[in-house]
Amino acid sequence: MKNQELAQIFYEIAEFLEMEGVAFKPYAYQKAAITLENLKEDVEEIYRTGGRKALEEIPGVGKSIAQKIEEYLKTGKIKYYQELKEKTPVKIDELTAIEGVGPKMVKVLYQKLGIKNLKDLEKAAKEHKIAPLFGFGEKTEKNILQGIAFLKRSKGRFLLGEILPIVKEIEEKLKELKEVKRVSVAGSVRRRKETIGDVDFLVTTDNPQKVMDFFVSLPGVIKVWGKGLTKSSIRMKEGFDVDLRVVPEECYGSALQYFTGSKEHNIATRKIAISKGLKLNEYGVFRNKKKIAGKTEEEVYEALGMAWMPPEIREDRGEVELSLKGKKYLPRLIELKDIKGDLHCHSKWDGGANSILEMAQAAIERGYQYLGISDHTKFLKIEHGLDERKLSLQRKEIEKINRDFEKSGVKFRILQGAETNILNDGSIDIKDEALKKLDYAIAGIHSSFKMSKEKMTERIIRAMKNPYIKIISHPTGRILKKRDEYQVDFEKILRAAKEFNVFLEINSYPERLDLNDINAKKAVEMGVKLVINTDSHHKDQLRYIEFGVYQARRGWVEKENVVNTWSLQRLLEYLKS
Ligand code: DGT
Ligand code: CA
Ligand code: CA
Repeated sequence: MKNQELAQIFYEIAEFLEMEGVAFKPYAYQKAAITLENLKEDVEEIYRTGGRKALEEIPGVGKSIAQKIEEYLKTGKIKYYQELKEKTPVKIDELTAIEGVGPKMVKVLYQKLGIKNLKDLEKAAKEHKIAPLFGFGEKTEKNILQGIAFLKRSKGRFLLGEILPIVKEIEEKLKELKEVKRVSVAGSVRRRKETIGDVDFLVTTDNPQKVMDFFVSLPGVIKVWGKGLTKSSIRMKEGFDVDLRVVPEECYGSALQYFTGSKEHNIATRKIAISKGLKLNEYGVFRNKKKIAGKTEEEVYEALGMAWMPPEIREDRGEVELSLKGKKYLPRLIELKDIKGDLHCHSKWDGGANSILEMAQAAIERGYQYLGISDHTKFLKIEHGLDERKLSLQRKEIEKINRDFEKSGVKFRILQGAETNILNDGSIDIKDEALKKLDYAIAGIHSSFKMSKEKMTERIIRAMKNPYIKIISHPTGRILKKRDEYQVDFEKILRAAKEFNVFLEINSYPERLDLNDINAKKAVEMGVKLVINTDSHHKDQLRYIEFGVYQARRGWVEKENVVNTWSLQRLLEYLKS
């Protein structure tokens, strides 16, 4: 599928255009990129069956972008993109991957210092050539070096959100092969960890030769690290590696258990085996030399006196002990189907891609009962933040749509929220009188991330004390591969959330997934209510909810802990109380 390649190119075009200071156009390319990234249908297939006209019918794809998609599908190139790259020959995606480095900065760095890539940038920063540049200074230079260091630390790991769609495609292809009997992904992907080192697949087959031949010649393979009858390893063009192991049918369960991990969970389960006079490895469970289990994962755990548990919690964080006591002691993890609405979405009002109505329709298609529109507020000028007056105009639009829904018998309700900003002193950038008129308000930190732990904790707690603030969005502020969490006393935040009845968000955006698994688990243990939101800026991003739910499951979160599994009525009553 060429969808992701095209999305990547359009993201880059948007950045090049932003660098040039072009108005509106970057936004159009970004929108097309998001659409392609989320599109279920294969863009090549759309083109094959409907030509350029069908491409133009993809939402967010206009005439000029459709033309470029066609050009790429026909020639493998886009001239316009090549020209932009020739004009400013910089690795724009590599440079803007650093926190705080935007397209405009890239342009200055190229013009003044000839910086083209990460290596050039690091060298210039270390030689203190950046600080003297107009508009840069010591602090920016230091931030750039920190950003590079952070990127290096997370290098070699990929976001689950980037990898999972490709993994599912590979799995489908393997399933279609008639020589393949069973296939499952294992490792960190099966555990739905937020970042992935490499992908591990297991299959059973009577014809390993055929399966391996097929595997190493999958579309998108750029390197074959090794090819054998029991294990092969490939690199995909997106940069990550995939291992495929062929295992005997009678060992499938124990192999799956072993290669799902985590390593820590495996070590703990092996200890249990030893304590019972058994041996556990990827070939099965053995008493003396006799194999007593191995065909299914369930029987492997059963032989150890343990209840089977979902892969997401296999991290040796207490699950082993509980599963020894019995199934009913294990958490009953939340599922995707439990989600009844999304309380953090953006609309055109603050520069999001879709109108409120379009967002609502997408939510209805997902089977939701409600959708909270929570646009940015005025402190965030670049995000077209709404002021009190605009919030009240927006309220009118929302009320009208809700009335129309009611008239036509659509059981669905749009709620009005707002993602307000927590200012440095913990106050909110919207007056209480205006907050009061909303269905609920969210508060988040979007500026001054580098405060002392004490100050930052106080800042957030003060915001939580505001009676209209019901949700803290992305509570730790971390961005995977880009930015560490800010310094906070998380225990104190949890206590305050409980005291003031504020929901902490699990933000489903693949690079946020904030709260993370460990913090979500602490929140549940403290009895703090959570909300799983997508923070969608485009209607297609509502599907990210899947990733928020995985993160919640990794944090032992149950349905009851999450307020957007509640019915509309129950939620509204709770918000009012
Ligand atoms: P990743 O790839 O870094 O995201 O994480 P995993 O968990 O997929 O790790 P990987 O690919 O190195 O190995 C897959 C599984 O195989 C792992 O989750 C557990 C098992 N495994 C690997 N190495 C060891 C080991 O040294 N001891 C034990 N007990 N299990 C291991
Ligand atoms: Ca792995
Ligand atoms: Ca591996």
